[in-house]
Amino acid sequence: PRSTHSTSSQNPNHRTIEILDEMCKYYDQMGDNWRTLAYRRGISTLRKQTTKISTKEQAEALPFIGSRLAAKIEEIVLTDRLKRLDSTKDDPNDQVLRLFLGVYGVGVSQAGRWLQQGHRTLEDLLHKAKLTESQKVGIEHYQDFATRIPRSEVSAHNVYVRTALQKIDRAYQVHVMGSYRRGTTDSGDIDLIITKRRTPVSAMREVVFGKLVPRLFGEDFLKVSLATSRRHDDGTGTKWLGASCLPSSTVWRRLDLLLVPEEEMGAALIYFTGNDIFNRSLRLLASKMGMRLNQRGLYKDVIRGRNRERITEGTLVEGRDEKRIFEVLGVPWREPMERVC
Ligand code: DCP
Ligand code: MG
Ligand code: MN
Repeated sequence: PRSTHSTSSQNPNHRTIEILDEMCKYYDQMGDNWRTLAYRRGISTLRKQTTKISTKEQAEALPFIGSRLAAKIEEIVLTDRLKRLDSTKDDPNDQVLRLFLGVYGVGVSQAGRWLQQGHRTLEDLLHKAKLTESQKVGIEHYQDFATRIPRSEVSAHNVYVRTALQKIDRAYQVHVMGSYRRGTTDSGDIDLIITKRRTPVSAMREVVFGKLVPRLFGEDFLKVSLATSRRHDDGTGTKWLGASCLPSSTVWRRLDLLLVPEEEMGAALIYFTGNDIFNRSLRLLASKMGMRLNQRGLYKDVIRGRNRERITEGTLVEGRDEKRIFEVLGVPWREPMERVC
């Protein structure tokens, strides 16, 4: 299996990848999805090389590396740095923007507005800006949410939630998703899927949102619920987003709970295992086959118009079985650890 995240220093392109990774993170924070994707694909190509790529020509001959990225690779090899990256570190507005973008739930437009209004620090925001409750929490716990969560702690939050839930009803199951399921040594947040066999979401909602969540607030394990961010909102009331804290700790962690009915578990497992780029490539593949994949299922006979926009919803092919969805798509099974693009 391929490495899941940081490149080992034995990789001949280790230093190049390290700097490109930083550049990629910068574009990601700035909301430049197009460049972020281009960098991620290029980096992924470099990771697979067994020899050092030193020149523009060598780089450009590889898949997913265009002329501009190739020039940057050559620059890094020749100078051990990247001027474009250095310039982002010198620009004070850039730094403030990045600071604001680090607040949970804040996107490029909100961060830009604060900058425009003359705010420069988190203190400025707390005292002078008009904030939503979620933004206030995001600022007060800026450090907490910026700190990666060790694998063992993700697991402890899972056990805490599961134990409390199974005290209410032993038939409930809890799965840890996201980067944890892909085997990473730490995670940005804790993603949990909650499910119970032969049970509709409406019944799960009563138990989880009606009983479990209030109980966990009562125990001071849950600290706050946070407004649904666009990127997580599916508009169906199956999600709870907030923060939790272990009794043994003072650090608040971002926690996502998702209710999934049995019939949709396979598709949900795929979606919430990610990573996001892997998901995107599966969805694209489905769409090329005249099908559609989302977090509920794989659908066929989807009719699309000129610009690939959907005209019909299609009929469900598979939702419950993760392996079967891979089969129908003709994609060889990939362990969660291998689902990194
Ligand atoms: N996801 C996606 N597209 C998005 C957001 C999420 O496909 N725009 C899917 C894939 C992710 C999963 O949801 O793996 C969980 O989302 P997270 O944002 O929690 O991402 P990860 O768990 O992968 O990483 P992290 O450790 O940063 O939380
Ligand atoms: Mg996550
Ligand atoms: Mn998440």
